[in-house]
Amino acid sequence: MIGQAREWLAQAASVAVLTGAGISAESGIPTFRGAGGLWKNYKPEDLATAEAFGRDPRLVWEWYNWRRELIAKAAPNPAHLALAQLETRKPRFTLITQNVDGLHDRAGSRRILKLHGDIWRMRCTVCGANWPDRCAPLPRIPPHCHCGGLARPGVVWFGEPLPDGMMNEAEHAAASAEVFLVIGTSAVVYPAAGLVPYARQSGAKVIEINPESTPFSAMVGCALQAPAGELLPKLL
Ligand code: BJW
Ligand code: ZN
Repeated sequence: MIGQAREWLAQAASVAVLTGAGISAESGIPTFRGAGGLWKNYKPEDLATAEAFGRDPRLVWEWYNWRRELIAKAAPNPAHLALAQLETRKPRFTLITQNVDGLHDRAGSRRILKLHGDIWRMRCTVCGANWPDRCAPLPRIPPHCHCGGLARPGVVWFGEPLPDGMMNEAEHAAASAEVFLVIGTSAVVYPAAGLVPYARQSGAKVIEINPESTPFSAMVGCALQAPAGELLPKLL
């Protein structure tokens, strides 16, 4: 299996990658779902919504503040580093991530489509201003904008649209990839998960790296059941 995947990757000039929370698990960041996938005993569906934020901005910010502290202490692992390396070797390469932790940036990846935004950015709920903020922990929660409006995390919650035009770019990359790598995602959150069958139907060879099986494991060309930080460096 791994030999086949290695050969596909070596021969491909165009590669697209979709990552999820599992790629950061070996950096010590808990996943949302699956074994050990609990964020302080909250389900993402309960806190990652505009309704939850409207009801109790302080609670939602406590969750994000806690995560920001955890992520600030973490470092990219061999899987993040291997993808940054792969980008330098392929003429056409697109990294699509559902993660908001910024570990791909810190590993040196250059072109990243962050489908679900960035935990290190803030957005004003009143004037729409959007700015970076790397304080962890935040000195005061909930944080506010210069205009006095309440600030929210610069991420995409359930029921919200993805950043303008980004899904189109991701679909284009998936459709034109010779190899599509799916790493560390439970593949249940849409529209991101839809990229997997889309890539496959467009003719890509799909390689999945995940210690557990997912709704797409049976239809991908190669499902490698192992932790990404161990397997990915061997694959490249
Ligand atoms: C390892 C490992 C190791 C462990 N190595 N692997 C179609 C059908 C049904 C529903 C919908 C649909 N289309 C849209 C929806 C609704 C909804 C949705 O998908 N709901 C489903 C839950 C049913 N989608 C949305 O609402 C999206 N928006 C939208 O569709 O808008 C439409 C619209 C248009 C116009 C106007 C208005 C609206 C938005 C989705 C936003 C998701 N947001 C979150 C929070 C982001 C911010 C934050 O981080 O706080 O994104 S939820 C959470 O889930 C987060 C993640 O990015 C996302 C995906 O999770 P991921 O990455 O897959 O992680 P896990 O934990 O689920 O899986 C980890 C995996 O790693 C596991 O499989 C492990 O086995 C594995 N693993 N260790 C490799 N070492
Ligand atoms: Zn403002």
